[in-house]
Amino acid sequence: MKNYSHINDLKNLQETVQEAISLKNNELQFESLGKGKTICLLFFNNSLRTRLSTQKAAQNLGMNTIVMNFDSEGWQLEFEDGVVMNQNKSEHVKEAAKVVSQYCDIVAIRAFAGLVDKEKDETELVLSSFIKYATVPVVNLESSIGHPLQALADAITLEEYKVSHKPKVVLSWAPHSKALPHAVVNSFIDMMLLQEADFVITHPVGYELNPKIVKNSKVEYNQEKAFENADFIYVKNWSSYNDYGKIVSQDENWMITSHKMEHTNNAKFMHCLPVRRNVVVSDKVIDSENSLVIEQANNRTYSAQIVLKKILETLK
Ligand code: AN0
Ligand code: CP
Repeated sequence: MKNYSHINDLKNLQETVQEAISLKNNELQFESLGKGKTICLLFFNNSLRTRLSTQKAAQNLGMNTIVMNFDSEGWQLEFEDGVVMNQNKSEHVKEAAKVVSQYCDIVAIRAFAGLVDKEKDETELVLSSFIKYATVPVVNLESSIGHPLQALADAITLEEYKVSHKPKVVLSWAPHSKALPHAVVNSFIDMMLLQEADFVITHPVGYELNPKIVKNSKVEYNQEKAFENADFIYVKNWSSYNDYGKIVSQDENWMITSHKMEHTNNAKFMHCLPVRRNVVVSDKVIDSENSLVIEQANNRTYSAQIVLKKILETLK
């Protein structure tokens, strides 16, 4: 594998999930694979899980890691071609990406959606510029439209807690006080479309997602109805896609409560974290035995590790 920018960069999701679970059972089994190799992690946004789990994954493979908060510590980057750079941007991505590539063997980048200009966000400017100009493989740590390492970790978690029948998996919108990107849900949907499952998306009117990503997935506007017989409830807030980046309604009734979970088939609760308690989900649900959030975060290590392993194997 050259780059990991999308879940479809994996040749086979199910096989990759099994390989990740086997790594999890013996996380140091490839500890010399990355000896002498370095990964640079460039963050244009905050992170807890991605930042630490990707470093841990790299270390488990024997790699060195270099981390940089690019937005606060690097030069402001210009991404447009042919501009007269006489304003506030000091360096062009053409040089930056090539220079960073000289210091590492893999570069990984987090750059969220700005949520102002849909067309611009959809070009994934930061990630795609690094893919274009870097001379080493690039890993997506959440771009403006996808978070494929999270989706792979979620696929691992779904596999670990699988039920004996075809599972019903519900992706539910929940309220949030800040407008949030679509990346996590986009990649979750991409991943679910590769699974054998009864998959349902539920959200209030106005929160319809990109139809090119949703494809033929079932959308149910009645949350309680969607929850009936569900085995997994995957929760995430997102801002409006049509009224791009806006909070079009603050439907507090969409918060996940234990009353709502009672409509399910004793469903597991999932969220990628960070989560706002008692806004997105009640304390009772997130603290319940059915909550998988901590294990999802744990699986971020093994999703990153299997991806880095596949990239390292192509560098040999
Ligand atoms: C980010 C988002 O919704 O994309 C990161 C989630 C992994 N969440 C927040 O900004 C709260
Ligand atoms: N789930 C996730 O990506 O968390 P961080 O934003 O803390 O990295």
